[in-house]
Order: sequence, then structure tokens, then C-alpha cells
Amino acid sequence: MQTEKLKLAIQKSGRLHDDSIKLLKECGIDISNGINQLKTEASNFPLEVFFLRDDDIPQYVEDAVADIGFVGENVVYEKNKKLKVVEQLGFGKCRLSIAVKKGESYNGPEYLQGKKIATSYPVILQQYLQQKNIKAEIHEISGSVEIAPGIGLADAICDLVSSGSTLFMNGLTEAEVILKSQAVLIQHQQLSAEKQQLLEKLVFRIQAVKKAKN
Ligand code: PRT
Ligand code: ZN
Repeated sequence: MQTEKLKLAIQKSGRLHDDSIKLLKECGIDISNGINQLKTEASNFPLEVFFLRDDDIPQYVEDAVADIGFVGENVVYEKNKKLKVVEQLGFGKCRLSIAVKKGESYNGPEYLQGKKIATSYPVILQQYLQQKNIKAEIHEISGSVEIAPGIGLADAICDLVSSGSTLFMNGLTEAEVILKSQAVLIQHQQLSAEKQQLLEKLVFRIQAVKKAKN
């Protein structure tokens, strides 16, 4: 007998919200849209959906408040929580890149030695710099990172890029891609056997949806 429901966390609003809902629909799962709502239930699958800030999703999954989540790899690696990445979802594609002022003669990571870099991704950036043996000053800011060089706050930035138009408008050019990212399905490290079975059912459907698109 089915007793447990799988608890899924998705972004409440923002770039991943619509595609997350769309993927569930494509998997044949009916849920009402989460606008002005924190929680909803699927009518035809044992699934509860929580609507959260994307940054909070890894913590909720580590703590088993949610069993699984849809969130960007950039957030997963930055938060560095104890959880498993199960499947890439094929949407929310972007890259985390270093960008410098247009006209700067960027000659590889060495350029960053001793420089000041503004970012909302200090953990991933620090790992990258360490790997390349570069000592630079990381200046953490939570938004509008692209204006930092223009106002004299930093020499370079490390931020998400998709079309590149925000960099262009701020007189910056992409110098180095440090992470290619897309939305992924994450899970709590230890699910009950019943929940693990439900997850496998969901993953099977997601894989079928992805295959149909290729
Ligand atoms: O409110 P909440 O905290 O949930 O949302 P948020 O504002 O933190 O995130 P949101 O909705 O902006 O992004 C959610 C996720 O979408 C990110 O974590 C990424 O995984 C993914 N994603 C994909 C992007 C982009 N593409 C993207 N382009 N996230 C942000 N951007 C930013 C980029 O940093 C730049 O400032 O969009 C701007 C425009 O990009 P260009 O290159 O197209 O000009
Ligand atoms: Zn966020």
C-alpha cells in the first residue's frame, strides 16, 4: 500500500520555475501552479511540491525537509551540502565565468594574480583559484555583480552568463568559463525504500521526456 509521498522542492519564482513545472507536466504529473502558494500536491502521483528560494533548496534536501529538489548545479556546488545529484534536467543552462573589462589583455588565469574579483560564488571561485595556484582577493556581493568593475569595486567578476548581453552592456568580456551549469535533480542521501522507489519512477519518466526531445 502506498503511504509515503515524495517531497519535491522547486524554485518559487525565477528562471527555473516555469521549466520545473513544465517538466512535471511532461512527466504526466498534474499540479496546480505555485503562485502565492508555498506547497501543493499532485493529483495523480504521490508527490508534494514545495516552492522555495533556489538558494535554500540544497539545505532543505540535506535536512530531509524535502526529499528531492530541482536546482541549478551552480547553487549545488556553491552550497556544498551533503546530497546526491541524480540527473541533469536539460534546462536552466548557463555558465559561471570570469569576466574582465573590455580591452584588458587577459592572458589566462595568471592575469588574476593579486586582483580583486567580485562574485556571488565565493566557494566555487576559491576552489578554481586554488586549483590554478592563483592568489586573488574575493569580494562577495549578492547581486548586480556586473557593475563592480565599472564603479571601481573590482578588477574582474565571476558570475553567471547565458546570452552574454549583460556583460556586453557593462563593458565586460568573458575571459574564462569555470563551470557549465544546468538544472539538476538532487536527492537526500538516504531515502526510505518506498521513497527511493517513487524517485526511480519519477527519474524513469524524466529520462523518457529527455529522450523524446533528442
Ligand atoms: O529568488 P531566487 O533566489 O529563487 O532566485 P535567484 O534570483 O537567485 O535566481 P534566478 O531565478 O535569477 O536564477 C535561477 C537559476 O537559473 C540560476 O541559479 C542558474 O542556475 C540559472 N540561470 C540560467 C541563470 C541564468 N541562466 C542567467 N543568465 N541565472 C542567472 N542569470 C543571470 C546572469 O547572472 C546575468 O546577470 O542573468 C543575467 C543575464 O544573463 P545574460 O548573459 O543573458 O545577459
Ligand atoms: Zn537565489
